[in-house]
Amino acid sequence: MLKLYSYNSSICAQKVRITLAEKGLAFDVQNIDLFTNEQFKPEYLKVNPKGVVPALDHDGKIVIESSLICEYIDEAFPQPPLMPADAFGRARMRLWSKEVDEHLFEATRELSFSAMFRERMRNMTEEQREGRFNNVGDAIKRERLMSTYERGVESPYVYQGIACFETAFGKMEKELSHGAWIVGDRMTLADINMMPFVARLDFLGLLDAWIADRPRIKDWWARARALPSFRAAIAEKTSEAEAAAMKKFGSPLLTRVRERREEYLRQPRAAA
Ligand SMILES: N[C@@H](CCC(=O)N[C@@H](CS)C(=O)NCC(=O)O)C(=O)O
Repeated sequence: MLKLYSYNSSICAQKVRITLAEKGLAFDVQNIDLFTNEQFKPEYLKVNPKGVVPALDHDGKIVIESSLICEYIDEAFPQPPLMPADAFGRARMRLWSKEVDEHLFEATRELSFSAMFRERMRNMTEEQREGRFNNVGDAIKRERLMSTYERGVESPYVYQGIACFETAFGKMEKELSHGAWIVGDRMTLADINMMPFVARLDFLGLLDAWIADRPRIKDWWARARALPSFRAAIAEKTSEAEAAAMKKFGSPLLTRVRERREEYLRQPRAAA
């Protein structure tokens, strides 16, 4: 039996839900409400001591970390394969998991936070807000969130996030010159890893800041969005009200995000 500890709008859980849908696997869902701090409850910390979603329970075996969960699912349920058949292809695919885990996850968290969650936190009482920050066990993560809460899109962490997406999209546009998908000619976990992040930027009305001048990514995005697995895992799980709220709070930031991207592009850089 498969059980996913999840939260609908969690980008990391969305990766896993696309993977499960591609495999055609049935699974139970336990919703962990990140806004009422269910992730920090002792019973959930026994499942995932990091206090984050997702976590997968497969017949009592718990797997955490979304990139590892996706690989686990592909190994445990091999059909259809979502990893390249050769070792070199798998190494290239894993570069994208690292890109997401090391850079784009935080970049997306900061961008989303500066647009939407910041607004939600503004509506909290001082006590609730303090409680929310104090619950963030990791001091660096707390500092990033507090900076984004206070300065929004002007936070240096948001600027860093804009730069991370610029770098990643630059690489992706190049990779897509070889075929329809990021690694090789089949869709792999590299594509699935990227989908929720691109979807979030699109929901926020910010995606154009990076892809307006990247035609291959635009085509990739049209293909990805049309997948039944994408629709089941993300599009159909996002209510009209949620989509409208993301657009409402995100799109006013587009001009400033574009300016900050331009600022980044003007910085002298070593040749790639
Ligand atoms: N590296 C982890 C990150 C998981 C993560 O931070 N999940 C977010 C939702 S996308 C979460 O649960 N946040 C709750 C919190 O930070 O309190 C993974 O890929 O599974």
